[in-house]
Amino acid sequence: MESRTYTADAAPGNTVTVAGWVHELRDLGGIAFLILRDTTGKIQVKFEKDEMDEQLVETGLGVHRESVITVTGAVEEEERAPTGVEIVPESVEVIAEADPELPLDPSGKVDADLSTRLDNRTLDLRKAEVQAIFDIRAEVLRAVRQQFRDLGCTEINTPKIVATGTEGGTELFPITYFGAEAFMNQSPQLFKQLMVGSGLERVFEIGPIFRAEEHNTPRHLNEATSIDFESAFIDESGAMDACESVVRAAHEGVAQNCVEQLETLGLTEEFEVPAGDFPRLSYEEAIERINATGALDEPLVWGDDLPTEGEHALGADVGQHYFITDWPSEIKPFYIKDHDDDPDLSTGFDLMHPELELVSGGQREHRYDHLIEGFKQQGLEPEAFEYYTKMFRYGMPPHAGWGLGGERLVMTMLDLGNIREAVIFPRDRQRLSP
Ligand code: AMO
Repeated sequence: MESRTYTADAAPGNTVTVAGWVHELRDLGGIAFLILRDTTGKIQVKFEKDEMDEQLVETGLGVHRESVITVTGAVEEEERAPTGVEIVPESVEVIAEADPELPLDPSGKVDADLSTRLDNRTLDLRKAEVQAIFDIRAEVLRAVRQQFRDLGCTEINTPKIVATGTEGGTELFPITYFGAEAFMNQSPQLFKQLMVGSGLERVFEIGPIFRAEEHNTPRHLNEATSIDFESAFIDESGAMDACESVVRAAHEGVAQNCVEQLETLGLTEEFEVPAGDFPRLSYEEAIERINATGALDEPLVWGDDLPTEGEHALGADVGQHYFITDWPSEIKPFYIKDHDDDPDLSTGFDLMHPELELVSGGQREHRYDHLIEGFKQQGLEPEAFEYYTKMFRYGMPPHAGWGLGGERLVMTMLDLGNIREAVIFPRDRQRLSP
C-alpha cells in the first residue's frame, strides 16, 4: 500500500490507487457508483457495466458496505460527482469484507443512541462529525502544550498508582499493590507541588485522573484527563492569568487549525475565541448574585457549596467565562492557602464556563507548620503524607497552580450535551469496556 493515494489528493489526469471503506453503493442500472471513504474524505468510483470487465463490476458492486477495499484507476473530472472527480476503475481488491449487518450505520443516515455508539466506537468514529470532535480534541492538547511551553513550563509525568488521595476520600478507587492497599490517583496535585520545589520550578502535566464518582451525570467521568499547571513564585492571581491564557490558546488553536472540522460540526458561526479578561468575582459576590436571580428556593448562605442550578443561574447572568475567587477556607482542600489577613477566606479559585466548572486552583500552603495544621483540620493524618510534607522542610517556595478538566474544556468549546462525546472510550458506572 506504499503507493496509496489519499482521496483528497486524487487529481484528474493521474492513475491512482486509493484505499478505504465502502461508504455507499448506488446501482442505477447500466451505471453504478461506489463511494469510497478514507480519513481525508470520499471519492466516487464509476462502474459502466456494459463497458467494463464483468468480474471487475461484480467485485466492485458485490462488496458489502464498510468493507475495506483498494481501487486502482484513472481520475477524471466529473462535475456531477460529489467532489468534482471520479475514478474509472481498472481493478478493485477486497481487503477485508464487512458483515452485511452492522451494529450502527457509519454513513449517519440511521441514528444510533450513545450507548450503541460507545459500544462500537470504531464504527462510530468513521463518521465525519465524530472524527471532527477528536481531531479538535487533539488540536486542543497541542495548543495547550504549546502555550505551557511558551509560559516556560516543563512537561512532567507523575505516578497514577499512589499511596494517598488528595481530593476527598469517598471518591477514591482502591487497588491492591503487592498485597498492600493503594489507590488510583485523583489528581497529580501533590507531585506537581513537589516539583515546584525542585529545580524545575514551573511544570505542567496532561494525564488521567480517576474519580469514583457515585452517580452517572452528563458532566462527570470516572476517568478524566486533567490538564495541570503549577509554578513557584506566583500567587493565585498569576495562576489565573496563566489559566486564562491556556484556555484562550486552546480556542485559538481550534479556530485557526480546525476550520474544516468546525464546518463539519456546523459550528463555523457559533465558535468563538473568548475575548478579554475573564471577570473575577469573589465567592461572596457570587452567592449574592445567585440569590438575586431568585433561581434557588433556599437562598445560599456563606459556606455553602454552589449547587448546579446556582451555577447555571450565575452563568446565564455573567454570560462568559469567569472566575470565582476567595472561597471559604472550610470548603477548599488542605493544600490551598488561606489569606494572610483572614484565615476564613482561602486563595482558592474556580474557572467557570457559563454552563459548568472547568478549573479549580489556588495559591498553595507552603509553610510547613500551617500545612500540618491544615491536614489535622481536615481530619487527615499528616504522617500518611510524609513523603510530601517533609519536602516543605527543605526550602519550598511560595507557589500556585490549577487543574483543568480536558473533556469539560472540549465539551464547552463544542457545546456537547454529554461529556462522553469528548472521550473515545469513557469510563462511567456502567462502562468498563471497550
Ligand atoms: P478538582 O477536583 O476541582 O481539582 O478537579 C479539577 C478539574 O478537573 C475536572 N474534573 C472532572 N471532569 C470530569 N469528570 C470528573 N469526575 C472530574 N473531576 C474533576 C473539572 C475540575 O474543575 N487538585 C485540584 C486542582 C488544583 O488545585 O490544581 C483538583 O483536582 O474540570
